[in-house]
Amino acid sequence: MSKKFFPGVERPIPYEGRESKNPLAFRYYNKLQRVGDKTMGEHLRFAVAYWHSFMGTGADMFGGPSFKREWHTAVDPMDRARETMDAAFEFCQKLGVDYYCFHDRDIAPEGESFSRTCRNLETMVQCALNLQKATGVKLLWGTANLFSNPVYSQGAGTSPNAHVMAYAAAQLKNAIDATHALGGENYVFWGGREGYETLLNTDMKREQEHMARLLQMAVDYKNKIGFKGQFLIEPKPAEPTKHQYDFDAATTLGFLREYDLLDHFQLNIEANHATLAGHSFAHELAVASAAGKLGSVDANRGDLLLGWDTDQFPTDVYGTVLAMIIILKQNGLGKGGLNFDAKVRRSSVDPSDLFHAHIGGMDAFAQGLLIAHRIIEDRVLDNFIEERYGSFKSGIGEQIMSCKTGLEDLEKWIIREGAPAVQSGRQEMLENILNSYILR
Ligand code: XUL
Ligand code: CO
Repeated sequence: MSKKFFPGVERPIPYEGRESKNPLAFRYYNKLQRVGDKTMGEHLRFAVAYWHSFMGTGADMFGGPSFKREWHTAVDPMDRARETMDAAFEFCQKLGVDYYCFHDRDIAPEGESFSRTCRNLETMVQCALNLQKATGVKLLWGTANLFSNPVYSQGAGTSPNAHVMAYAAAQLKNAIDATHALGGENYVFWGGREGYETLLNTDMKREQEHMARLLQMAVDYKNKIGFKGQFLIEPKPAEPTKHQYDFDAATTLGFLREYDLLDHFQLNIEANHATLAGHSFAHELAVASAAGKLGSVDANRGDLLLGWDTDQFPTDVYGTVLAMIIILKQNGLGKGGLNFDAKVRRSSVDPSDLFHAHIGGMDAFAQGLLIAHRIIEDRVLDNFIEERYGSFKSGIGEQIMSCKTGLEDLEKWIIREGAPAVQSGRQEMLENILNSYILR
């Protein structure tokens, strides 16, 4: 690492406690502090998303780049890629985050042919390997960008054109190779343009069969090369296509079950994708977790007043508490982690804004972790929920669930016992208890 891209920032960002007024310090995230049986760092496994934080330019639908990143100034695309990578590793080290995530096209530019593009990727994988060794920063997950190149305008795995599907498969192989070479702990499949715009030109059943075939080929290849990382699918309901096939957690689990792929995949749940699907972040986490399939998280937030994927940094502590309750109750994310798939706003033009954004997200999840841990320790919700379903532990409830009754038995029982009393769900009381933990 030669040039310094963040000369003004001390390394690493210190933990100074909640009274600190230093904007470049953590108030809650104290990496080595123990919470239950693990340290905060082990619980949270934060990752920096290469695409937003190092490839992002601030451009939107109404205007071009607004950030002037020093790592984007070199004329030669490969020099630019090297400098961008130096900046990314310098940033992770100074922030004190152990992981990063990338798309193949984030770390290496496309060349004039497919083979040239693959060589560019190999070169940049070598650079990443060296930087990983030098800094100790590791790869949480890699993925393939199967949506930016115009050949994918009608999908990659679900393109109507077999040539495009083959091109996607070839690119996918190289992205898995890159992730494997870098010791990536996971590999993510987000269905970039895997969906449709109009049924007038689409055979939906067929497209889903094609997608399943692509995923099956990926599973076969993973087994062949001995890649030990976990495969993850990231649901999203819309954007860029009108109907994305991996709409939400439940839809994705149904798809995996239908095509006999369930054993090979976990889910990567993204907060903003959950709200776009009309769910809460916690709902999507709970659906995935209940199926034993919550593998990793893209930690961000949307804006409920805007109908698109705003990918903002997560700062809502209420949301992080609810998320961390679900994560702690399934005993953590295993190989997965919390990846900041989030971008600073177009007007946050300074490199230091990247630090403020990540510090805020990390502190919000650290607070979420601390509060969720206390709520679970005190069993406040658990005791209530257990009691709420208590009637199934014995008597008629136990008989129903152990298949000892049919409809006729229950008719007889009801004629004898009469109508049930209505019990309160105590929602307001529980909301007050939750606030009493958050607002301490
Ligand atoms: C898009 C999105 C992606 C995936 C990786 O909405 O979330 O960045 O996380 O391809
Ligand atoms: Co994402």
